[in-house]
Amino acid sequence: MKDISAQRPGKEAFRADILRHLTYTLGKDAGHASDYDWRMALSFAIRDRIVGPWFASTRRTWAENRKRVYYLSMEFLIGRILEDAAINLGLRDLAAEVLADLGQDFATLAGEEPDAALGNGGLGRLAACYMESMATVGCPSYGYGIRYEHGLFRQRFEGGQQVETAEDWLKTRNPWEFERPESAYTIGFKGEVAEKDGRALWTPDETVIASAYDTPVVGWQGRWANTLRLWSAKPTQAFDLERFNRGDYAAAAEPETLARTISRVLYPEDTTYQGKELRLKQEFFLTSAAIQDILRRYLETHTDLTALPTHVAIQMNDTHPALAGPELIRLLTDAHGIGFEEAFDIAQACLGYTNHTLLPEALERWSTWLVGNILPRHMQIIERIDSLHRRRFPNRPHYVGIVKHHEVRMGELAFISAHRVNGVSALHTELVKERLFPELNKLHPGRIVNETNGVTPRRWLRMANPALSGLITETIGEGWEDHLDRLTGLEPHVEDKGFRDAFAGAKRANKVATANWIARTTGISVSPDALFDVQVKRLHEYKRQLLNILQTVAQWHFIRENPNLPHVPRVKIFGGKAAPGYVVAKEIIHLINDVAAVINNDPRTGDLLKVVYPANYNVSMAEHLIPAADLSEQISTAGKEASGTGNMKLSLNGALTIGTLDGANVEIREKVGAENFFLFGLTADEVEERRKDVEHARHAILANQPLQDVLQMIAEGRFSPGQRDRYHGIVDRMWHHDYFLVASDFGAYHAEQGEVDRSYREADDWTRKAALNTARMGFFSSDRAIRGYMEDIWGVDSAL
Ligand code: F58
Repeated sequence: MKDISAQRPGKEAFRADILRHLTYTLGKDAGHASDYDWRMALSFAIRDRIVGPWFASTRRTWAENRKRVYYLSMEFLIGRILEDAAINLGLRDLAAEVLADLGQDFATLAGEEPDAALGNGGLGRLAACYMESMATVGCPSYGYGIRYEHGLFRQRFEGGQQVETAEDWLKTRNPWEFERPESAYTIGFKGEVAEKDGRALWTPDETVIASAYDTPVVGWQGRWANTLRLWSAKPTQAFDLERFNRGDYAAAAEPETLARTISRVLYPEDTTYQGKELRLKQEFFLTSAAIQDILRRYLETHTDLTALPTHVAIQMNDTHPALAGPELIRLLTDAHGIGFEEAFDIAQACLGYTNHTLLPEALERWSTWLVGNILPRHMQIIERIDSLHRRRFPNRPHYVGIVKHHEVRMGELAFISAHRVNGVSALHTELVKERLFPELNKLHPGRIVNETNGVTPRRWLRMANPALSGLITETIGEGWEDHLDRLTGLEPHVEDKGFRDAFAGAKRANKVATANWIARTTGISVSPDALFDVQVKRLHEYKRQLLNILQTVAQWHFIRENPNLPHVPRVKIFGGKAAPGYVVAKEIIHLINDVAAVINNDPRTGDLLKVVYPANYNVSMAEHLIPAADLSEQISTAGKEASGTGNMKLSLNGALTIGTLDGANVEIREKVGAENFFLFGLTADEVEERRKDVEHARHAILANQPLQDVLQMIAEGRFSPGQRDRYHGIVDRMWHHDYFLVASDFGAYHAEQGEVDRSYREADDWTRKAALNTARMGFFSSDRAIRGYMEDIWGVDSAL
């Protein structure tokens, strides 16, 4: 291991770097520079320090002819880069010191950076954590994605309702990327397929250029750096000057507008799939650019394409880049003259597919008509893959296959094209085997493997929670950031009262900071002595924010009815966006805000209960809220949450979980100990069983008086005085539909929240449990997850 302190610049040198960038890159005099100018100068000075390790890593990979991993993802939910890069390079404190001398504040400048929000939620954030971990463990790799001009929309509340506005992260200069105009590929759509010299010849009739922008991703201590290559769409045709000169200005710009549309905006749907043409074009745009780039790089130093799998591993992050198989096969056959079956085998040996969902409405299916129209050659190849597979597995049941009922099923395509398919938690992987691909699993035993998700401890503990990080380093020494298992070294100290007090002190400091932040952003004042109860994630029925808010109302009612009991004060914190077209999720947001307005203004409950819902939850907000949480809400209907990763971040930061046996909750509970986890609710099998009772909702409601009272209050308009029937839809669905079993789990959840209160009263014992959560969460580092992929799927060795 190289010592990076040797490469770390001295104070004077770093100061000179910042001032040089301010002067020569920004063209600003220190006396007149704005926060923006200072942030840019600082970012460029830090970026300069990434370039060394980045070049060194790339040179090593070439020189040692190493196998590379290509991580294809439609989403990378990165957040801010400045502080994360500074911490990984060991420059955070030096930068703060130098800036202070220059009259600037590091945190203010870092906070000025817009989030790179090129993703919706868990799937996109996982890709970002994995990029950072691949750099940390020295896995030579490239991330491939789209450089969306507009990332995930901004959320505001108007009268408690979600309103979306466009996000604009590129309005100001992005100091982290390098434009690569020389790395550009033509991407075709539509057109005809003919035959020439025994090979298929596809002549697209629409083309755009995919042009690369590279962002270096530096790992812990700057030991290795990889590239995140994002593609931007540009027009193929030059600007039509003749039309412009004729005065036809709009028409002259039309091809440009059309081409750029492809990388204009991130689709904000998180769990529903819509068969939109533009989305298919985006998926092919990313995939084709990536595959062309991969082959171009390979052929720079190799000639034998049959050896491709020895040097190249391609991971498909869900089915969104599942055209990678057909596109690779197309280039191997049509451009390089390899036979179809051999091309298929090469592609399969390169490809891996990660599944992130079992929800039927989220599984991608494209109409064969649309695929045939947009990608005629790929449609032919997909059909050939399907018949090859049928031929090779003659006992394949007739209902199994890629093309069914005039639709291309992307899950089956990805499964059949890949040599490994993985789920993202132990439970999820079992359900992928049993419920999603039972027949394919029988035909290909051993192909489905589990890689439980992880999160990067650098961003989610070291950076987000300096108070706790400092205590950890004081207690077990340095080096836990890239050996997270070492957190078990905290366990013996948990029995020490001094350590527990320090642990509680760090939590308390984070809560004070968050209380101040809440007051500033929402105007609501909350007490840092209250229990901070946090549910932050995308809004979805299966995640059951509704269960949480209904129980909140029940608790409010209970406090009002029993004013003389000693209640534990709570702050209910919600955060999350709903897909713009997801009407039910938006109703739930409205309800939470309406309930908040009533509860927060009730003098009878006062500080005993508050509900806060800061708008526009994103990576940066997560970094504020997670370190301040006492309780982590992971309450999805069992069998629906593939893994969850917020659950890991919260527990790692010393929050106790109240949760169902779903996704990675199961493994978290095993690791932290059942006695340090608040479990409730039906299991995945019980959920299936329960649904057989068509009146499960009515029965559950009639058996639970508090829930009946809550539904009654909502139905009567207690929280929507101006419009009594506002929530009739919600109440009606609760009685008659309730697909996600809110009613059936309500009683157990309500009771378990009582247990939470009782535990929280035993403050020191609560701290012991919280500290044990932190101490035992080492397994959930994304470094461990990445090593699992390297070993089980990619067959790649660390270069470090
Ligand atoms: C999430 N999926 C899972 N999809 O819901 C979560 O349990 C898991 O922890 C996480 O992946 C990482 O494995 C998810 O975030 C999306 O956002 C897609 C966006 C594009 C359309 C389909 C859903």
